[in-house]
Amino acid sequence: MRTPISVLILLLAASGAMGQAPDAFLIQHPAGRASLSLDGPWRVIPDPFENGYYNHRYEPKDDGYFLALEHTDPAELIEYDFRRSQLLDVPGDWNSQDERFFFYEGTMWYFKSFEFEPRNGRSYLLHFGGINYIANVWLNGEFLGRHEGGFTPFQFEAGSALTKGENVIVVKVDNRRERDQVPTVNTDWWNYGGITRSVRLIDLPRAHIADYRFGLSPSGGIEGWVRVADSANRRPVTVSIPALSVADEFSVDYDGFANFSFDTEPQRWSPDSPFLYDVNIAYAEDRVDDRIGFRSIEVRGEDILLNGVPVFLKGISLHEEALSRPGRAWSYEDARELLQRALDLGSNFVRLAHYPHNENMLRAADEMGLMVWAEIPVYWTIDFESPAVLAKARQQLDEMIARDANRASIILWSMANETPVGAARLCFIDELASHARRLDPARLITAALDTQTTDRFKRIIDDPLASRIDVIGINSYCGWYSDAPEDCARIRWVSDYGKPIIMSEMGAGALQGLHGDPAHRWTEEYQARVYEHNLTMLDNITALRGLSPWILKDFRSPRRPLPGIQDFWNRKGLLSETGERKKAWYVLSDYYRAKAVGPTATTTNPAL
Ligand code: GCB
Repeated sequence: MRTPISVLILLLAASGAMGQAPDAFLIQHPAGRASLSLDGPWRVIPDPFENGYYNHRYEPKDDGYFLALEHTDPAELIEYDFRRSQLLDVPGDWNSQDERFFFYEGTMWYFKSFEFEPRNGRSYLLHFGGINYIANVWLNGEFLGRHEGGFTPFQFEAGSALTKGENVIVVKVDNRRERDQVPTVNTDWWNYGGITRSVRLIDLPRAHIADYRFGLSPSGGIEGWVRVADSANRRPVTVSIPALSVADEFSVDYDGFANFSFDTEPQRWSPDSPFLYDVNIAYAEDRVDDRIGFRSIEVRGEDILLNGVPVFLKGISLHEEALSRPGRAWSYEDARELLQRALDLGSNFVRLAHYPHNENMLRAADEMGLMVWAEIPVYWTIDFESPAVLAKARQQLDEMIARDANRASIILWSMANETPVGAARLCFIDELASHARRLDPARLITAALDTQTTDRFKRIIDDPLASRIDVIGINSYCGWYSDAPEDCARIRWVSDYGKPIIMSEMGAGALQGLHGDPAHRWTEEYQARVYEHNLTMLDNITALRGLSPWILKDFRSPRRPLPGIQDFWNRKGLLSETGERKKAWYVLSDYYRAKAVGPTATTTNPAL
């Protein structure tokens, strides 16, 4: 077995205001590297009893499906044949590609063969954008490694297992839910299984740029670090930003890091002006080009300051589900389509719930000028007592930050959603927050809380976690899970934390096209009424600095079986699953158009 390089490398170097390098040794900007795409049709074998892995004594086999044997001798007994098995698209979840797999949770074997000619002196990384939930990977029968966590990338050194001619990859994907996972067994979203994001064989010079981080320096210039792999010759790294006319060479230390800084004044990224700079990094024979924006984000009292100016976050939550077809979103086009709807609503902010979305979403948000709340699936009843579960959550956080820390759009890292108050939970989330702060001191930490003391028309935010985070998210379904809609407007929120608050969820269900009495559940009128009264309630929360109602579009959920209404869709979307607007869409978009943002000043404030 190879070293699972995504998890083993420990902190190598610290880099001041830019934060430490993540534990995950992930290649930065995989789509920007020379690579062979392994997207497209893959052969699959569903294996609910894991017969391809265990024998009848439930011991691992040494001749499991991962050998991908060919049928050459008719006398031989082989009870599977990848080469004649069904095809599924990668990227893609299996649930939405074949109705037999709609509810399937278990093992699916994936197989792909490809022609290749490895060259001497090169480094080959087999890179997966995301597989839900556990992946075991073999290349030409050799075990490359295992990865756990459904929404973050991982990679393996593939060089010595590659051969000239036909190569075969086999991946055992398992999306069974277990108590010791992150997320755990109980969620309100579909447990889409499969290789849901792109697969690439990345082809790099042996001495190459592995990772880098760019950001604003405390004085408003640009600083960061570059991490190189195979730094034995310790040549310098060149960093240039042509539009700012800055370029320089920086020396690499013994750990493979080059710290850099430029005394310059970049134009700030903001929703009004989502300006991205072309940046180029070169090391020996390797070169990477990226597009990066620069902005500051901080909290002052109850305000959130974007580039030094108070901002109000007009947001919407979304799951990673495509608009134009069923199933998981993964492509750049999917991302643009979803985020365009957020812009159409009048948003400047999105909450990408409840797990790290694919990288295209963040790159599209950078380009389209949407501020982002990004989160890990520490959701509901995680096993907070377990150090192993904490390690899994921390790994996902680490991989998310490793992948996305260069995206100007992300202003908030969220640690958890609606987790129950308790000592173990506080320690668990505290540890995650400290890790995030170590890696990325320049962003804000949040969590969505649902703990309030209730006193008829008073809601007191009362959760020790609130004192550990920078921005308090509150989820509250007034008018849906509690109270009559009209009563919401009478509710007063109390917070003694002196911090900004985001209403990170609120909403109600409606079947698009179902009209009727506003007192009747599931009508568009009921949902619109809930929004109207909640928005009045929000106007009375003095520390409110944003909202991300639940949710942009209807999404698949196994918890929602009501026939004729839900049919396994959570109906709280402002849009139907196909993108048709409901009445509540207009209530929120009118509110957003009338609401002052504050940060429009980012482009006009002479101080910037
Ligand atoms: C919540 C959860 C979200 C659910 C939503 C609902 O509080 O955070 O994941 O989907 O409520 O629809 O009940």
